[in-house]
Amino acid sequence: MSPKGDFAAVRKDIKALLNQPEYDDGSAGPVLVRLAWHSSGTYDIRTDTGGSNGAGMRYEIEGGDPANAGLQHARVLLEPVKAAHPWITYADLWTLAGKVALEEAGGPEIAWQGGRTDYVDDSKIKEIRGRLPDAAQGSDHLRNIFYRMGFNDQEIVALSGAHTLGRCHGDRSGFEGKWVNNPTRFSNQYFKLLSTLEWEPRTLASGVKQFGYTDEDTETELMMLPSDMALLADKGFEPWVKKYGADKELFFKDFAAVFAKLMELGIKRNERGEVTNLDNEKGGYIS
Ligand code: ZEM
Repeated sequence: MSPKGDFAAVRKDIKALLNQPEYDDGSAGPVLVRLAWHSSGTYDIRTDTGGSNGAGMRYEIEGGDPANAGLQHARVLLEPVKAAHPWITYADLWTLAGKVALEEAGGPEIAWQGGRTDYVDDSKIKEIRGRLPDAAQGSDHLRNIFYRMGFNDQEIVALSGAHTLGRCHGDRSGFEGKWVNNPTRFSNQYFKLLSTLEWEPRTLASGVKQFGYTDEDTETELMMLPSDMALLADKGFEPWVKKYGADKELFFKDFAAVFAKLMELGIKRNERGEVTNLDNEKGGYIS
């Protein structure tokens, strides 16, 4: 067992489990990034509720949101890390895992601070379902969801670049396939492909509608969600798609900033960096 606060030791153990030859494209990284994002992306700036603090996804009320389907794989994967470092909260572990996964995939260094706490029960989690984006929808929906978290148009596009990593699973979201050819390597490839390929509407056997492109060179079928295509069709979003496709450095810089902001949504800290909106005595989260 590592001493309390030894995040470097936790990081090391997270790194060690990223390589999963039998899982998806050989890495657990993408699903860990998605766990970090969904744990944080419930934040509502008006009511100051939701966000990564509390780790509410352990409870059915949040974990059972259909948007979170499949994330139990990520949570189960992290259990041995939690067991080896019992002092770390789930809220810190899930966000730290996302940061480590992004960095190990070749992404930019992401600022991260610990100190989150976990809910002791689900009594403080209310009306949390339905806060995450719906991939079948367009730009009005994306703005409603991400403005609610406190993000602007540029930040929405930068965050969407995470779809360079991983894939869609029919049994989780209903959508199928990967966005880029190398989905375990972080890059600005998502933006390049989104803006340069001829995406065609595809209807899956299940009736789910997405967009597809058959890459003749690699004989690979790539995909885009309707919500990804919405970025191209929108005057506020499209310039950022182009900029990030043309400038990897700019994308990495902006992505690092916005992902760090995402992980911190709803978290209040004092000048020493300690989280102040929690009650250590009760182990509960005070909003
Ligand atoms: Zn995603 N995302 N996402 N996303 N996402 C999926 C997969 C992944 C949307 C969405 O509906 C979906 C962000 C934003 C948005 C990742 C990271 C981030 C999937 C496929 C869907 C349907 C799930 C499945 O079937 O397994 C929508 C509508 C978004 C609005 C813009 C943001 C922001 C992210 C992080 C910063 C990642 C890494 C994956 C791949 C997961 C995996 O298991 O491979």
